[in-house]
Amino acid sequence: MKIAKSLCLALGLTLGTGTLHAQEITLRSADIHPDGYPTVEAVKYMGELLSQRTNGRIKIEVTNNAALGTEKDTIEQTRFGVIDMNRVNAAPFNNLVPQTVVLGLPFLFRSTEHMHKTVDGPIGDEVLAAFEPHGLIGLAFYDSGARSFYSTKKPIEKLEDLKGMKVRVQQSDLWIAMMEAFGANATPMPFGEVYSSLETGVVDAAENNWPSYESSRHFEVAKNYTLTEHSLNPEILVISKISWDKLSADDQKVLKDAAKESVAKMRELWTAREKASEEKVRASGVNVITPDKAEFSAAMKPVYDRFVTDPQMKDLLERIRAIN
Ligand code: BDP
Repeated sequence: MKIAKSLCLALGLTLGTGTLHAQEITLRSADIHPDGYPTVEAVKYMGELLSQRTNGRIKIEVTNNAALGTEKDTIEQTRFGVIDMNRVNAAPFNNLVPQTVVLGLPFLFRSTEHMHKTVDGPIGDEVLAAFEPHGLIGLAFYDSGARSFYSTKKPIEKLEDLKGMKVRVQQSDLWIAMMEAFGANATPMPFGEVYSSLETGVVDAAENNWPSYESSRHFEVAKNYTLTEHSLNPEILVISKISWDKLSADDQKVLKDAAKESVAKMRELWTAREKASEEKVRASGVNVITPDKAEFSAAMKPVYDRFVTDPQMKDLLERIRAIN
C-alpha cells in the first residue's frame, strides 16, 4: 500500500513535471500553392498526424499562397530557421543541392511508377540526405505529375515552334539549359509572376503540370497546352536544420514518420486533382496538342552532357535507368 502510494506520487510528480516542461511547438511551413492544392493538403495532413501522436504538443501551420515569399526566398529563410518547413519543387533546390538535379533531367523517368520507385528507394534517401550540409533536412518527395508547355499565341506542335520563343522557367541552371536545348529563350522568374508575364507578353510560354496550369489560371491566358511531358520533377518537403536540432530524437522520429506517411495521402490527392484539373482545362476550350515527343527528347543530349559529368551524377543516373 505504502509502496503503491509512493509510486503514485512519484508518477504524479513525473507527469506533473513533464507537463510543465512539455514545450508546445508550432512549425511554420511555406507553400506557394493555395488551399486545396495537394501539396498544401498533404502537409496539413502530416500536421494532423504529428499533433495526434504528440498529444497536441507539436503542430504544423501551413502558410500558403506564397505569403512568405517566392520559393527561392523561402528556401533561404528556411536554411536560416526563419521558416521551419518548406514544400518546394526540386528545381529551385538545384543550384544549392546538386544531387537534386538528377530528378529533373528531361525524359528520364519512363512513368510515374518509375519515378515513385526511384524516390521511394535508396536513391531518394541519398538525395534527401544531401540537404543536410546546406542547413536543411530532406523529409519526403511529393508527386508533381508531368510538366508540359503552354503558349499564348503560337501553338507548339513541333520542336521547331519553340525556336526563339520566350519561355518562363524556374530559377535553376538545369532548367535554363533545358530551354536553351529546346531552342527557346529561357526567362527565369518566380511562379507568382508568370500570369502577368504571359498576359503582357514578357514571355510567350511557360510549362507546368495540369494542376498548376489550372490553379494558377495560366490556362486562361495561355490557351495552347502541348503534352511534351518533358519532366516528372518531384516536389520536396524539407525542415530547417535549426528547427530540427531543437527537437528531441523521439520527436524527430515522429516527425519523419508523419512526413513519410503523408506521401501516400499526397499521391491519392494528386491523382484526383490531376484528373479534375485536366477536365476543367479541357472544358474551358484550351487547345490540347499531343506532339511527337521523340524530337523533343532527342534535343536534350546537351543537357545530359553538361549536367551528368562527375562520377556521382553518372552513377545516380545509371542506377535510375536500371530501375524496372
Ligand atoms: C509547380 C510546383 C511549384 C513550382 C511551380 C513553378 O509545385 O513548387 O514553384 O511549379 O513552376 O508545379 O515555379
